[in-house]
Amino acid sequence: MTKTLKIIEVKSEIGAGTRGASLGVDAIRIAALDFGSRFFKKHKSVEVPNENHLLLETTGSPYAKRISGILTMVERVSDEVRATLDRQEFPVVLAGDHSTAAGTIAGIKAAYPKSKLGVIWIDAHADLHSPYTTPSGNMHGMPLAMALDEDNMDARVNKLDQETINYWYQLKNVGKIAPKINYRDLVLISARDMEKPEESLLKRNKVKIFTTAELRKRGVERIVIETLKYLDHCDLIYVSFDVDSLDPTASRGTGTPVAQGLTEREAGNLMSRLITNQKVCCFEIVEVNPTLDRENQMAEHAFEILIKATNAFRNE
Ligand code: 6HN
Ligand code: MN
Ligand code: MN
Ligand code: MN
Repeated sequence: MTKTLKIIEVKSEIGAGTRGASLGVDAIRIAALDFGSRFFKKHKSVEVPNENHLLLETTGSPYAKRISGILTMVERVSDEVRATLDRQEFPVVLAGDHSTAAGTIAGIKAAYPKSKLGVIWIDAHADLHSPYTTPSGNMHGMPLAMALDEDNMDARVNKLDQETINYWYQLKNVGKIAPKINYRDLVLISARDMEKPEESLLKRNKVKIFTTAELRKRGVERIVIETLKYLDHCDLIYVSFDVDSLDPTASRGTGTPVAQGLTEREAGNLMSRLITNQKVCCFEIVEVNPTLDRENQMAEHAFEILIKATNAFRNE
């Protein structure tokens, strides 16, 4: 089956603590040019307007930085993803910081409110913090908590002001469906850098995690089969790929690199193999930051993974 892809560009970085992730989408486009690829000519794209001007302001809570802008971005991304799915096109989201993934999930749920949505989160992190538990206040560490309607009050360390509490409530309720996913609908791949409040959530809710070591030992194919089997009860699946899932040898150009990551080859095989599953309705690549990189390597890896994944559609 051939799918009509629609590239949704989200050049936002207000959820990250390090500057530069909003340039990631253009860095991926430059990688495509350098490879002589016609990918971006072949497929239609749309850019979601961003709120990066907020980086020059010092408003908001230290535990949920720029939360008003994050809410605006999540709503915009949700609307674009929903409209794309409504047109029967396949959204390929290329984004800066990972906070907007909450919008991607909201958009899929808006398009298919009755469907059970599974999420495959390929990331060094679990992105399960709430403003009550965050160690940094950077909201790219929170998109899964937004989708899960999770405050994690039991592990609370931060005291929030009323305005932040209101914004956080709105973020969890974008599209008026909360929670949008449950813990049983979630698989983490290569997660390896979590804080205590996240660890306790993962444990308490028995979240399925495949470590890098397990993937390497048993092979990508086995992990893919087990992931899809675990999500068998879901009607639709969304795959979110944070480039910090890759090993720092390949991921110098991202804000939060972590040792013991995937090789590009493992990641490419993983993505291309997952995406051939008919339930996969959207995929996303995030957190490329060319200002931290050398010779645009991170974007080149991301582009190669993108091409490998989208080519898999044709080889079905
Ligand atoms: N990411 N857990 C750390 C924090 O600050 O909340 C790191 C988050 C990284 C976010 O993967 O996009
Ligand atoms: Mn992430
Ligand atoms: Mn990450
Ligand atoms: Mn970290």
